[in-house]
Amino acid sequence: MAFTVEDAPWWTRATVYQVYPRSFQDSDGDGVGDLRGIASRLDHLEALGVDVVWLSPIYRSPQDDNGYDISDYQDVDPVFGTLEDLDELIGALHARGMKLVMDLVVNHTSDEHPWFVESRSSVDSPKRDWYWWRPPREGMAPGQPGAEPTNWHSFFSGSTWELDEASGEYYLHLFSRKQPDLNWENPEVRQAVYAMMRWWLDRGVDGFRMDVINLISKNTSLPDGPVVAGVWGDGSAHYTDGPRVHEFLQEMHREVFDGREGALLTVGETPGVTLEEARRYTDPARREVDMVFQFEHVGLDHGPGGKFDPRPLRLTDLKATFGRWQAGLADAGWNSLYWDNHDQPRVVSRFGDDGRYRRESAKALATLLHLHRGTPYVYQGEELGMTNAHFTRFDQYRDIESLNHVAQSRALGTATDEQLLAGLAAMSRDNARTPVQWDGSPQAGFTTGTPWLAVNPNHVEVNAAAEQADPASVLHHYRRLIALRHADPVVALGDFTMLLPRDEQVYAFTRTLGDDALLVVVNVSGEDARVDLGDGWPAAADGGWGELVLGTHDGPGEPTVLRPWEARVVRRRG
Ligand code: ISL
Repeated sequence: MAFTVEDAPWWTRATVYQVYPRSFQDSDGDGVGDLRGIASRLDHLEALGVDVVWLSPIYRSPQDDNGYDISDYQDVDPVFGTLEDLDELIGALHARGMKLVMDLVVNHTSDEHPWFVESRSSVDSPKRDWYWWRPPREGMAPGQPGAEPTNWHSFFSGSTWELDEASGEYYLHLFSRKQPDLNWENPEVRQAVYAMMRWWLDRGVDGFRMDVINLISKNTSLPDGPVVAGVWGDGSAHYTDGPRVHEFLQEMHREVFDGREGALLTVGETPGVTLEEARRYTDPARREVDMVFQFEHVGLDHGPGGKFDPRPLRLTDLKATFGRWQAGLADAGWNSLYWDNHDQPRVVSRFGDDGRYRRESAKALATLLHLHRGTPYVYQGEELGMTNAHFTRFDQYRDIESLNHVAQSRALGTATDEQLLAGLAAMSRDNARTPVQWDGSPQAGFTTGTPWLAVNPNHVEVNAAAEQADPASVLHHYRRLIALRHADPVVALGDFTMLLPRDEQVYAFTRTLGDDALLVVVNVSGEDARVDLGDGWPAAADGGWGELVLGTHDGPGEPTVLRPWEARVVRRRG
């Protein structure tokens, strides 16, 4: 059943803001952002109007994957501060009417987590079965090339199996070798996770963003996958949306969320999820999670060589993807809407124009996304129109995925250094991780020390202080979009209809609720666009589309001609 204005959950009207703590605001001059830094920037978030802050991991961690490798789920890493700092931040957010959602990383732990240290200590350890330990392939010796229990390729290059010399067995890690996968088949593991989650909810957090939650259930017979990179195979069919994943999430809901779900937000990160599976995860009647992050639209520019071999986006592909997800989750389930996060390049550089039309294209893409049906997520700096890093040397990168990709490509001889640098410049996760640009001062107001990742030199023009002072800025446009969702039920709940599905320049759709209708038209190009919507939205007697609710450009412009990267939201009643 689709939500109605009367029974829709609060998060249908909400906008979530993602903070990547390492790069948000440093308070102590060590070059790494921290909790007190976040607390000092709440005016910015409140003025933006966001309802929820999602905090990327701040738990104790060796920081092999910037905190997505956790060694203590119930403490804060000293680089980010203390538990008291976190309590203060939660209190300060609540005082301003904002919620805090924590990142929940429970597909894997750090190899330095006491659970794994114990598990590794002996084949007879009571925690041996908390992780995926396997002997070498039948008839092969430990460490012999090809002796890994499966041929699976890790998300971060190389095998998903690491040999433990002491026992002669391998453990599974879908991500880095310092991120061993937990064995969710073991009920003790699940209960330990649920207890930890309850502890956080009791402490005042308002929900969880669940890291790679659709990878927690593996096919226990661990079959090989088709070969994709050198000797490595794609094992994803054997761990994506696996056999028991819905059972596990329903159990988690019963054990952790029952009775308190009304106030919470739960969102699953689900790489490779299909629409059919997403409906299962998010249908409220099934009591799993509120919404998931799907990955189709951020895969449309991946080329034949994968993510680091990008090709231009075709607008018609984007329409087909978003249109399908809008329709597929119209009567059950719910979409989350995002362009950017800490794993994706900056949208203005990726699908917009970060040169001449930076400001216009950032606003146009934001309008396009935020007017869809679903809960929008804004990643720090996106509201400023921050761009990719435009690094030109390997030594500027820090991200483990990028660095491992370079090492593997060089070893296999699959790309030249020039190609590798071009791939990283377009797609590296570090593009999203440069420090937030608060002002035009030397380190952009992020730190008084040396930032862990270089500040983008364009902070001299692109920064929060300058945009705050300019009503036509990207920042002010994001404020208007968020306010519109709060005020206008048709934005949150209206039916979605795609127009012009075969047009490569203009993205257009309608939203309707009762006798209220919005038209959204976006020129996704640097040239003028003359738009004829035909029967989809016939022009009115004055030749125009209706009353302008929100636009990206000053002045009315011509009635049905959009200027480069212009977006308009117009209303018609009755
Ligand atoms: O960014 C990616 C590489 O292209 C994705 O495959 C990403 O690794 C995947 O979406 C899972 O991401 C999440 O889990 C990872 C962590 O590195 C990411 O930062 C996190 O968002 C492992 O915990």
